[in-house]
Amino acid sequence: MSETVFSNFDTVKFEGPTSDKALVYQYYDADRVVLGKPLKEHLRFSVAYWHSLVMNGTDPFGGPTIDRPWMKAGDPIALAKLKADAAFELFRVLDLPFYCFHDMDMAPTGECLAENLRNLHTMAEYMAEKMQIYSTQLLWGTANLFSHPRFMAGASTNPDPEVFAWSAATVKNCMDVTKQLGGSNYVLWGGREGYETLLNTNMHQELEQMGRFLSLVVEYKHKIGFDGQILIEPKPKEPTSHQYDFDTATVYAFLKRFGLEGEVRVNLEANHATLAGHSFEHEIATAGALGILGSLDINRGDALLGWDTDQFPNDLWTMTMAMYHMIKAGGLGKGGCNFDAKVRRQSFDPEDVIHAHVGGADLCARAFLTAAKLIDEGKYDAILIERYAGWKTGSAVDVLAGKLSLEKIEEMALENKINPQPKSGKQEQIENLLARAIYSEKI
Ligand code: XUL
Ligand code: CO
Repeated sequence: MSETVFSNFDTVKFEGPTSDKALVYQYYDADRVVLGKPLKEHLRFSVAYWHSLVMNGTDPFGGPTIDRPWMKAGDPIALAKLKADAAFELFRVLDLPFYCFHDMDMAPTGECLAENLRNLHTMAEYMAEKMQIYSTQLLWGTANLFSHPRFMAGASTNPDPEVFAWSAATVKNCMDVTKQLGGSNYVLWGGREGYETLLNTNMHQELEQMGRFLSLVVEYKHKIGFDGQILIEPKPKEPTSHQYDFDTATVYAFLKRFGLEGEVRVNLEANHATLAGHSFEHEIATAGALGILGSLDINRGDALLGWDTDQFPNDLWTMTMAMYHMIKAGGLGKGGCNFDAKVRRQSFDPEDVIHAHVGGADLCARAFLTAAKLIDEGKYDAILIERYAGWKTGSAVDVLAGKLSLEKIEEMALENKINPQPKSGKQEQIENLLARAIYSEKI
């Protein structure tokens, strides 16, 4: 193994909130038991290969600013191995349990489909060797079906069936590799599954293609005995002007349409939620209510820019609400919290990416601990229980159980001379209660 840009950093340790060292965890105490299991098992943090090892600071107005030794000219497989060496050293430094990749992040692009797949399997073997030496596991794998020009009009939704076939072959192999590496999930983010203009788009045709593709993926998952989850990652737009997997509610309707709601869940990303005009917790609560919460991509946008900036999270209130709804939805199960976040263009020192993850993990851990404490103490939940208490008694129970018709409800309403009175929604009281918990010194 070669010396890497991360080799000289010590592994980041938990030292608690009183430590004044920068590269230590103050709140992410991986083994601390909360709500019946260690923090690391609730949060299942993951490092994103694409942002931390591939992204090189390029933006629409300028070229690379981050020096990536594996992006120089040379033998593509040797360079990909150099990148993997650095990746696993970064995982060691951060001491977070998982990583995620796209095929293209870890394996070089070939001249044709066959070479692409060969490279993927060669690199999967190398990743498997690394995983024998290091303790990092695979949270999920995915295929990049959006960067190459062949995908400019979509992957499974492309008007050209050959692009569908290329995508199908790629996803099949990516699923094989994800299974081989013990991945807990397989993710589909349809970056170009949508349209730039409806003027040249047959939406019905494209949705049928996308439904067929997903059905094939689910069928293949069962065929190979992959016991991970299949996840769709909603995003409303960017790079398309409209993406079909707009948000959780839209994805659910699509899953219902193709009878896949019991097979596929969602991987929710904070910055995608805000692009859709939602909060992150709205998306988590929606997935919880529909029973399809799978995993989380942790990041944040910039309200002043309004696009998918994929920054590391830093807002404790927002993250606490996200964690609260995640716990209420039953937790993440096989999912995890993947840092789909990148350092800024000027942050080109290897140390910057370490600071970024330390801050992100600490913020999420603190938010989780606060949310767990809120639930444990029960004051907040009591307000909600009291608000809906009427539905637990008398004829309201029969209404929800579908035992009463519209006419019967009318008859009873008249007979009982009902006269409902407005009740306070207690918003400010709740906000104060949450503020005290979130900004409390004691966690
Ligand atoms: C793009 C995005 C992707 C997916 C995986 O906005 O979030 O990185 O998470 O393809
Ligand atoms: Co993402």
